[in-house]
Amino acid sequence: MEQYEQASSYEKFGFVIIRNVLLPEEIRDIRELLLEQLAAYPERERVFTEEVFQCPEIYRLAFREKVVRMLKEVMGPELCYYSNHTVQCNQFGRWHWDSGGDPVQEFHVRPDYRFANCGIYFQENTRKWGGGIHVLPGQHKMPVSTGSFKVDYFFKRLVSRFSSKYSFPTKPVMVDIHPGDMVIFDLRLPHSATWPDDLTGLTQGRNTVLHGIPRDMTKMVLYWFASNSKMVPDFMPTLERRALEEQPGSELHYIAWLKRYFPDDFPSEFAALAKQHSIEIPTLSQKNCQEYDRIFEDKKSPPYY
Ligand SMILES: O=C(O)CCC(=O)C(=O)O
Repeated sequence: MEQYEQASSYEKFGFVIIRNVLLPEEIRDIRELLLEQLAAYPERERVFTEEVFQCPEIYRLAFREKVVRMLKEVMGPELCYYSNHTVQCNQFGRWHWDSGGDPVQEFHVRPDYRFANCGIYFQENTRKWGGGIHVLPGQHKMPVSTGSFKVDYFFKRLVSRFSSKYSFPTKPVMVDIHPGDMVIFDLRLPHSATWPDDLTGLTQGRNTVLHGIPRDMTKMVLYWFASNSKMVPDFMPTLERRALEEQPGSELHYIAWLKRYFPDDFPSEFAALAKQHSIEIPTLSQKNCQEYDRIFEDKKSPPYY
């Protein structure tokens, strides 16, 4: 897996692994903290951003020197963090890529596209229980360059689907993740959860959650988005489109994200850490955030956790 541990592997394969962002004793403490939070809501499949922002032990991880250094190396010095820090718990999604649900635009195929999902894993990725991800190395790039980005993207969809199903032309790779490691992956990189080998005794709940995983094996990952600041003008409208599609009664994940105004709606320590590391936190104007706050209040209905 060493080939995936250098900054250059991000460009080449669409992802890079950073080893040992956390020490073993930190992993144990954070797992306990998260399990306690989750115990209050047995059906929950994630710890929401609002809750992560109340846990400095968790959001501080995004600002570890090792993390910021690698992210600046692969995204460029003009680093941005989006305010979607969440901890996913026992979520086991199928093959997709994180920008795959958005209508294709020219910026998705640009060679200087720099947008990533960042994950810190609190357990081993094993065949027995999963705990991490599988990826299709290199498939963040377009397989052809025809001069039409829509055609190029169409072929990307085709090749990715074929590879995830038939391991051809690209064989899926199970990412060798150990507790405390981080994976930074391009938003266009096809990936899937590593699924437990044997699903006996496990049942599927809402939002791709699997119930029945033993407590000790609970899969927990801190995820957030990062990009080069050049991507912000292209990405914010995408985010607004996703938000406006959210229906009353759903989690309102994107609306909750967009109503947050920087720095007022962030923990002061988070804002200070961003400043210290020269990381931009892009949010909408204060007026637009207030408008999303109003939309949130209109659309939310119990139970919103
Ligand atoms: O940890 C995982 O299973 C992958 C999560 C994922 O697919 C995502 O956040 O887009």
